[in-house]
Amino acid sequence: MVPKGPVGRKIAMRQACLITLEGGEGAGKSTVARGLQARLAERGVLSIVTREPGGSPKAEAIRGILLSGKVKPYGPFAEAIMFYAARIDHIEKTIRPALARGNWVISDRFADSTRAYQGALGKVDPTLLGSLERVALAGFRPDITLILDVPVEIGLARAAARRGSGATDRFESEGRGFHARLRQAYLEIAEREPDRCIVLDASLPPDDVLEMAWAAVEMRALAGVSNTFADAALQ
Ligand code: Z5A
Repeated sequence: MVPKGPVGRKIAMRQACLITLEGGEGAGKSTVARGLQARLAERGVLSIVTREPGGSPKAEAIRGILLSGKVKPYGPFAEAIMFYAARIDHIEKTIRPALARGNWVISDRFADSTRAYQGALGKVDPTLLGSLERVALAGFRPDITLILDVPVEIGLARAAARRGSGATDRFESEGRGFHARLRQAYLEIAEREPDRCIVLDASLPPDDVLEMAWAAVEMRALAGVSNTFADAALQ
């Protein structure tokens, strides 16, 4: 059955999609994830919001270890392996089952984070990291990746305001230069894969960012049903 949208338009959704949100510290990924889930729900589409590292009980346990900084002394490749150990469990226990049920999945971070943090920033050999990605993901990839791009100062200020007097984690404690290079790394990922990645100006107010994110999801994820939209507009 075709669900009806809030304004009574018939909305046809294609099969369940994996949407990933990427970007630096305080870019607003979690905020957009919740907003997209609400927009999908308004259209009768069930979705789950999940995150990396984490998203399944075993992956959440690994998250605790990674963010504590205990793996840092072993170097960025060891960290990448740990992020992938968590990701494999997250995919198998959470993402694939949700997609199989027909639920959309919105993940706050995914493999691009490893490319950016451990690859571009940690300087893990791209060939090595590419091999790890190919073996672990075996072709599994997000349908859409929204890269929330925000100037470093804004992102760090948001994160600091939210943190208050709480302690920084392993990655939050990196300096300004780290976060500037990270921003550049994400823009380069988007440039290399324009069919999957969409860069959004995340320095705008939350409602505007969500509007752009939703427009991107409609445009990309619903591309296959554009005729249905055209038909609906005429009804
Ligand atoms: N990591 C890695 O190295 N390798 C990997 O493979 C993976 C991850 C998967 C996970 O951190 C860390 O792991 C991450 C990378 C590394 N390190 N860092 N840094 P995390 O999950 O704890 O944190 P995060 O992913 O960086 O997210 P975040 O800091 O929680 O930020 P966010 O989700 O992007 O933002 P938010 O929570 O939606 O918003 C932050 C605040 O800003 C909050 O008070 C909002 O109300 C506010 N906000 C949000 N949007 C706006 C707008 N548009 N305007 C104004 N204020 C806003």
